[in-house]
Amino acid sequence: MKIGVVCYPTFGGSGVVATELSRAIAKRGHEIHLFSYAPPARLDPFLDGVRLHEVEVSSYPLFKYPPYDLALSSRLAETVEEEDLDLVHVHYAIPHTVAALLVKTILHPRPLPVITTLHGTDITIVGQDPSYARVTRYALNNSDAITSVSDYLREETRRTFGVERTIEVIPNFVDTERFKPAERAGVRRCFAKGGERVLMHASNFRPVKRADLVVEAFARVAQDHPATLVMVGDGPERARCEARASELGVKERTRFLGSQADMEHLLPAADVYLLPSEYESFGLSALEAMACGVVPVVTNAGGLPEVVDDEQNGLLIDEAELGEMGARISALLADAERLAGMREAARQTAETRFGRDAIVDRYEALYESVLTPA
Ligand code: GMT
Repeated sequence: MKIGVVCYPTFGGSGVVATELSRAIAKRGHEIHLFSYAPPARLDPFLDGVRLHEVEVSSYPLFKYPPYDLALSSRLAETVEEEDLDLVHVHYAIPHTVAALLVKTILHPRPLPVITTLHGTDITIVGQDPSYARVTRYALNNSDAITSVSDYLREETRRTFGVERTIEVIPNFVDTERFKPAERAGVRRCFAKGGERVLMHASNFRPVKRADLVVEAFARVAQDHPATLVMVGDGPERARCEARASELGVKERTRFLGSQADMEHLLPAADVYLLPSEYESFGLSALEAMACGVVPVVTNAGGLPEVVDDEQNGLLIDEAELGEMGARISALLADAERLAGMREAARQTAETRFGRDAIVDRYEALYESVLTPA
C-alpha cells in the first residue's frame, strides 16, 4: 500500500504515535509519505524509510493568518496524484481531516479514503471550541473511518458531537524493544550519583498537564527520601514550575532538561513517572515509562484508567486526593518489594496489552478494509 500520513511534528503524543506507526508500517514494506510543517521530532526519514513532505506556507502581506490547511491540501493533492497514494491517514482532526477531505473532493472521482485518528484535545478542547465545532463535526461525519485512542475518547466524541457511526478504539502502543528497563546502576548515574530515588515527568508543560503538582509532590517525597526530580520538555508552564521548585526549596534537586527526543534513554533512569494531568485521552508518555519498568503515578481521569490499574501496575490518584500524591509516592518508595512488583507489572502491561505489533496489525487491517469495496 501507498499511504499518506498527516501529523503535527511536535513532541506531543499525536505526532509521536504518527511517527512510530509510520516507522512500523514502512518496515512492513508499505510506502509511507508523511506530511507535516516540520520534520517530526522523533522521525529519522532515512533510517525509518519514510518519505517526508514538509509543507511550506508562503506568506503574503494580505494574509494576517497564512493558510496552512490550504498549503497542506495542495501539497497532499499533488503527491497523491504523482505518487498514486492509496489512502490518507490523518492524526488529529483539526485541520488535518478537513484538508484531506478537500483533497478527496479536488481529486473526485478518483477514490481517496481518509482515515482520522482522534487523539484527545482535537475533540475535548479544540473541537468543542465554537470556532471549530462545525468543521470538527463535518470531519467526523465525512471521514471514511475514525479511530480513537481510548474508550473514554470515543464516548466523549459521541457525547459531544452526537456521532452515531462506528468509531474504532485502537489504543496507543509502545515499542518494547526500544523502551525497556536498562541496567539500573549505569543509566541512573547521571541523575542519582548517590543512589537517590529518581522521579520524572515529561510533557509540553501546557496547563492541562499540571506540572506544578509534580513539583509539589516531589517536595513532599524529598522530606522522606534522598531524591532527584527530572522534568523533561518545554512549554508555557515551565517557568512557573521552576519558580515553584525554588519556593519549595527543591530547585537544587530538580533538573529541567528541556525537550528531548530520545526518551527511551532517559525514562529507564526513573523509579516513578508522574502525570497528574487534568485529563489525558490516553497518556502515551506514561505507557512509555511503564515499558521501561517505571511506575506511573497518574490522575484517575480520562483514558488513564484504561492504561493504569491502581496498586497493580501504578498508582491512580483521584482528583480529591491530589494533595496526597506525594505521600502515596513516598510510602511506595519506602517499600522496596511493592515497588519492584509494580515495576514488573508496569512492564508486563506494556508488553501484553500495548505491544507494538498487535496494534499495528489493527491499523494495517483497517487500511485494507477501507480499500476493499463493501
Ligand atoms: O496534548 C494535546 O494537546 C494533544 C495530543 C498531542 O499531540 O500531544 O495529545 C493527546 O494524544 C496523545 C496520543 O494519542 C495522548 O496520549 C494524550 O493523552 C492526548 N492528550 C490529551 O488528551 C491532553
